[in-house]
Amino acid sequence: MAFVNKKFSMETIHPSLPKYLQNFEVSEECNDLISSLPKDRGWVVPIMYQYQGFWHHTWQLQGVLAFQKHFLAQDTDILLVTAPKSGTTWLKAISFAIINRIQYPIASKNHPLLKNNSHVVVPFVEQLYADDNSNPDFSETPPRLFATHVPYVSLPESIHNSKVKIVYMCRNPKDLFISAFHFTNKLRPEHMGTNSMEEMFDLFCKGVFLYGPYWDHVLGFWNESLKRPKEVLFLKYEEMKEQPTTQVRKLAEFYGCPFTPEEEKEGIVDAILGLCSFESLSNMEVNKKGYLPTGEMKQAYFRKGEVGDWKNHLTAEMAEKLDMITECKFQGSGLKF
Ligand code: PAP
Repeated sequence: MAFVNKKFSMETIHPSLPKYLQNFEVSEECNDLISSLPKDRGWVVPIMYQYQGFWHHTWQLQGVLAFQKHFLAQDTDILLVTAPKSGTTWLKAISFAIINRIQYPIASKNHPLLKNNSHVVVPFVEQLYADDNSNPDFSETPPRLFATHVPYVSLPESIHNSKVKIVYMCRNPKDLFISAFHFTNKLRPEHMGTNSMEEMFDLFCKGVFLYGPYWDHVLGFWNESLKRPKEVLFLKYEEMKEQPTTQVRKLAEFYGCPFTPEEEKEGIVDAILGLCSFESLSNMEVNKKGYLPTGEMKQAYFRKGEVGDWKNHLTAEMAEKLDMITECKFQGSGLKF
């Protein structure tokens, strides 16, 4: 069975602030470190810090440090990685459904995805560390299924040195930026006011984004997928939208559990895609109301789920600027949108 953290099986039902906006005790190590780190303004919290080239707010950084220090990878682990707003909720649901389909048949009325948000079923491992004083309980039967937004360079050594299977999903930066802009404004408490698009656009372009710079995040995993294709699978949100059946089969093969001819005949691929579609997940009672254990409202993870929504929000100049940065950053890498 895949990994489900016990602590996360109890969902928060009362409105609360995201964990990183609450008062929490900062570890001594984190406190000492941030005093020496470059800082800039955050998207939800007032300040973010740049650690190993990437931007984090304090709660997140505390989780990254503990993750780096304590996590012991197993070769059978599966790690889903994304830059925020790249389709994480979708990838988590699809992967969980594929890997656990024997224990939890897709059509089962008791399927965990009908009762829990994807982020509860497949938690972000650095959030477990941030929340659990560096000692979460990982004693689950393999394969353990985790997710993270942590950039490649900052992953724990034990992951770099193992055969952990990594699936990275990236998304076009224009749609990702729009998604992040709306999401973070929803998370900001009223007294903090909303961010303006222009201000966030400038921050995003200079790389100041949660777990950003976006381009460096993507390139870290892209380059690794070229070096180690058996261990790192690189996917695009747009391709998942365009050819979902091909991508789901690819995932099942990569996880070492390809669909049998019988399963194919019974329509398993369409069943998984149906269960995990935007329409299905966003209309489930469990996702329509309430808050994640980390304090974010679940509804905020479902907005439009489309490709190309940036056209409704970005000016021509903004789009051109993002295209230019992307072209420049990805030049020579072989990666294109
Ligand atoms: P995270 O990285 O913060 O966990 P993530 O799930 O990547 O969040 O971002 C949510 C985006 O995925 C939203 O995109 P939008 O703002 O452009 O609409 C959300 O609508 C989209 N999304 C969520 N679930 C699905 C799904 N099942 N299929 C396709 N897109 C989805």
